[in-house]
Amino acid sequence: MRLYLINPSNPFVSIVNVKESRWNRYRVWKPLSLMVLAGLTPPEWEIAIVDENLGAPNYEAMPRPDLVGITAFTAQANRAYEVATHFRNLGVPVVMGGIHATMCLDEAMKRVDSVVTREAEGIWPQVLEDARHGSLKRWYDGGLAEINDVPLARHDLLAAGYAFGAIQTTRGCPLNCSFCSVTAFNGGRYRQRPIPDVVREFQSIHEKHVLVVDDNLIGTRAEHIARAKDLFRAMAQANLRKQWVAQVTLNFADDEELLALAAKAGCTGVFIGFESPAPEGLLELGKKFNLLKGRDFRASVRRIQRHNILVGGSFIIGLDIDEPGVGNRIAEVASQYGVDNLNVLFLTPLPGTRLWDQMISEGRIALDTFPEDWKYYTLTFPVAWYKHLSLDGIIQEMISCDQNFYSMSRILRRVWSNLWQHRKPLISLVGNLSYRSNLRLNCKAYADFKRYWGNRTNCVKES
Ligand code: B12
Ligand code: SF4
Repeated sequence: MRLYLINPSNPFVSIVNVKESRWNRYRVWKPLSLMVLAGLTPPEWEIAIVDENLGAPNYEAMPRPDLVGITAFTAQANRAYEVATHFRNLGVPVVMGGIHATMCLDEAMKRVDSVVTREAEGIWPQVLEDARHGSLKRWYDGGLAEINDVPLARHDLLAAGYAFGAIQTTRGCPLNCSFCSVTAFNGGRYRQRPIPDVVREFQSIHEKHVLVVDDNLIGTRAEHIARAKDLFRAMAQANLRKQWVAQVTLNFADDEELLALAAKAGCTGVFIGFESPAPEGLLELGKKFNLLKGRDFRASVRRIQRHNILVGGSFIIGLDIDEPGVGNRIAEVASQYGVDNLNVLFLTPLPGTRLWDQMISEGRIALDTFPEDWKYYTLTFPVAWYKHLSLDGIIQEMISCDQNFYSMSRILRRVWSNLWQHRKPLISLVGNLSYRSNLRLNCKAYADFKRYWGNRTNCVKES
């Protein structure tokens, strides 16, 4: 039995863009969901993982599979359905799973043979068994997995060509920010994989650099932090010789022992969601965790950096409180916090989030011809109506923000400070130049986007 597990491309985020900027090589990551699915698949299945982000595959030239499994974030849904149509026309059954199919079940069910909602661990063997007997059901719900059932991902199945390996050590997030799908999808309970499994899986990753995909590697409560420390101790003891980056909340900076252990275990960088320069913005997004009294963001960033760990900061533009000038404000605040990289995204209503419900009820979703429009739900295009910012206005804010933060003078200042403090100046330089070199590409993408928007009859609200 031959199984293809496919990660559909999105032209806006695929490695094809590496031709336009070679720095983009560092921005294409492995489809871990499919590697986990492969880990759940019994040996009688011959598995190939196809990542379209590495380049368009020639499906005609490939042997006919018995079953196709497709994953998709919302931004990939459009292409996922094209791939599904191709294989269904050949008579090959197609199963789709992942976040988009879960949040848009009816849409997906119309376009594939079978949909698996939520986490796959509890249900995938059953799906395969049914497929083998030609009796696939239209819908399976995996629920939330027992964390001990998460298998070791099949790191051996993907070709070389990625700059980073990938691993997951926890699932779920209790914070439930309005714009984020994680609590809705993975639940509010923070579930931690057994430490020996994580260490063993780390050892099976061939890349030297690894992305820990956890939404928050350290968690928010004392017992989470204690487990993170134990994990880091075990990783250091196993002498993994890996350098890894992860997403964390700001409380990472509050515990010197945690920082020291993370660095010892190979942590070279963390991404932190600051989200908004204004406390009212954090309230609007439901990210009260960042509002802790007496929190000094600059001092927190410094404490992390003192352990030779780079800090990437993420912000969102387009909140109801955001007015003209917000782009420069974010760039200034991020520079003041002292982050090494800045990633700013447009506020985007993703299906299944509280923000989606709110914007639907207020009639504020501008690009709403689905599934075609999903391809713009990359968080790098403004797809909604924003309270104080027009389409041109919000795009201009984004451009001003990037031009300000990634001006050559600011980059040199940051890299010089890293050099002075012996803090990975080369990585910092590459990261900054990667973003800078994309500024021109972004402007082109915005121009194309505005043309697309202009041709849309339902976008008449914009004058
Ligand atoms: C790592 C990551 C990335 C990596 C992508 C790596 C990759 N190619 O997979 C990078 C940094 C590139 C990235 C980019 C983006 N991401 Co991202 N990302 C994540 C993150 C943090 C972890 C994903 C992961 O690997 N999870 C581990 C695996 C094991 O879990 P899983 O994917 O859910 O898979 C399980 C189930 O879903 C299911 N399943 C999945 N696929 C399938 C398929 C079949 C057939 C079956 C049966 C089951 C099944 O089984 C798996 C095991 O239980 C998630 C948050 C999260 N917790 O999931 C956000 C997340 C998926 N990203 C998100 C977003 C919005 C994006 C971007 C659009 C925007 C951005 N700038 O971040 C881009 C778009 C990328 C694209 N390809 O189009 C949103 C998606 C929401 C949505 N509705 O689409 C999430 C949920 C975060 C959030 N804040 O809401 N991302
Ligand atoms: S943005 Fe981060 S902290 Fe907020 S719900 Fe999502 S994963 Fe949790």
